[in-house]
Amino acid sequence: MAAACIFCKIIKGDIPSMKIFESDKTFAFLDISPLSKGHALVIPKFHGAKLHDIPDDQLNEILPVAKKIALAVGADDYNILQNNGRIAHQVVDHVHFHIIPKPNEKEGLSIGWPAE
Ligand code: IU
Repeated sequence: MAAACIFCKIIKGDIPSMKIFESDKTFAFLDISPLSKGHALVIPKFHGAKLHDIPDDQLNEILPVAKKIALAVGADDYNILQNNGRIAHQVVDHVHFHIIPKPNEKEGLSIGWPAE
């Protein structure tokens, strides 16, 4: 846990979130500013800014949980996205995996990557 980290505060419950899943090492919640309906974030409870800062054993639930969320929201088409560093569009310095459903291609939803 990092005292100043907003996602650590969400994990602790000091900041409210729309929680989807929690285990001893993994937490998932709805993104506060969704790019599409059901946009969720899955995070390790272990605090680290970038993927390579997180021990392997703290990451092994992430993709199974992401898969469950995608199935639960009925997203047949979706992006799993994980940004590391400012140049790679990371804003929050606690590792997080986006699950971004693409319910309807015609809506033109875009995450702005990798088009740039
Ligand atoms: P990024 O990969 O670091 O660029 O994404 C950060 C995401 O965290 C972004 O989609 C925000 O909407 C989201 N988020 C949130 O869900 N709750 C918060 O309190 C904050 C950011 I700050």
